[in-house]
Amino acid sequence: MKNEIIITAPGHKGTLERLQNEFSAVKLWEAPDRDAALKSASGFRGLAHFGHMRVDGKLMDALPGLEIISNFGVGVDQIDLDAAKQRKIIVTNTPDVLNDCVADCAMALVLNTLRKFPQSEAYLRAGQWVGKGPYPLCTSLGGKVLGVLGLGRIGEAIAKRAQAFGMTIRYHNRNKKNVTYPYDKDVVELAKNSDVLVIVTPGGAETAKLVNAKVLDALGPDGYLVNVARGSVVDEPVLLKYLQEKKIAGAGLDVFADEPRVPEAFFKLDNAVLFPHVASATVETRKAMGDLQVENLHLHFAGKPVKTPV
Ligand code: NAP
Ligand code: 8YV
Repeated sequence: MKNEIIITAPGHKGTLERLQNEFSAVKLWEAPDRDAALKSASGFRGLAHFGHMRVDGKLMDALPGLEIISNFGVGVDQIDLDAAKQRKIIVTNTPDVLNDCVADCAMALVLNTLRKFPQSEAYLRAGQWVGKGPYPLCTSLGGKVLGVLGLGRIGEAIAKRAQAFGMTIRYHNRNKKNVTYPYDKDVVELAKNSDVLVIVTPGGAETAKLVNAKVLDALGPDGYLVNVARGSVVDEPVLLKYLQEKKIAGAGLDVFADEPRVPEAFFKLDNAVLFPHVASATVETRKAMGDLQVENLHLHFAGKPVKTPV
């Protein structure tokens, strides 16, 4: 008999197919009556989670048999980890397999934000090259300081890439690491010392609005912000105002506070490059994430330790 799981939301196609083939699955988002679906799954031991929906204590209580929440993605800010711990529910995520892709995306944002490649291409496509002449000069990466806020698995992959572009690295974490990069004691100090500040911390309550007006003031009118972490880490209305008033030079953003809704005022900015949360969005990486999500469920049901507990 197949092990029973509940799937919270639609997600990566290949992974959904695997989950439905390899387990007996209830798809919560398709249930005409959500409460009845949860009741029918009350004895289920596994839950596979995709996306932004909150997995809170209330949902966990509706599934009293729950032993494991297997998340698709490394960020688990949408899961109430304290509630899971209280109920002795294991939470797993999909770290490491996406480091390279997310770091590539961060570098694309650094490149595009400083060099304005999307804006210069739009200039050409709009036929302005002929009439207005060459596109205005922008800023080089080489010789600039890249400050990494959150030098973890992905942050280290970004630092490695940025060095190959001739940038120098500094960082801030809560804990100093055994690395050769200079450490800044707080985020304001890091912003002050950086030309480009890249955010790669987890989201959630502890980092909410960590990048605020004080940090952006420290970054200054020649500084750039790149965010591949979570929109919640930035005070978004303040960032918008700083971009509109050119109090920072520019921003490259893969993540937003209320995805997929992005305040329209961002669309009008010439000094921002905006991606729709695509950092891990390649065929290879999304498959690897899904395989890990599925593997954690199988390991748990086989009575073995999961591969990537949070
Ligand atoms: P990780 O290895 O755990 O690294 C996170 C780093 O942030 C750690 O070095 C941690 O160091 C630091 N940190 C945590 N809280 C902090 C705080 N309050 N102030 C300063 N530094 C703090 O995680 P990862 O695998 O690199 O992933 C990082 C995040 O990227 C994920 O949680 C996710 O939200 C985001 N992400 C986004 C995408 C995307 O598609 N855009 C894809 C993957 C991941 P200390 O513990 O010493 O502070
Ligand atoms: C995904 C992510 O876009 O891993 C994360 O934390 O943000 C991304 O890899 C997301 O998890 C898929 O919805």
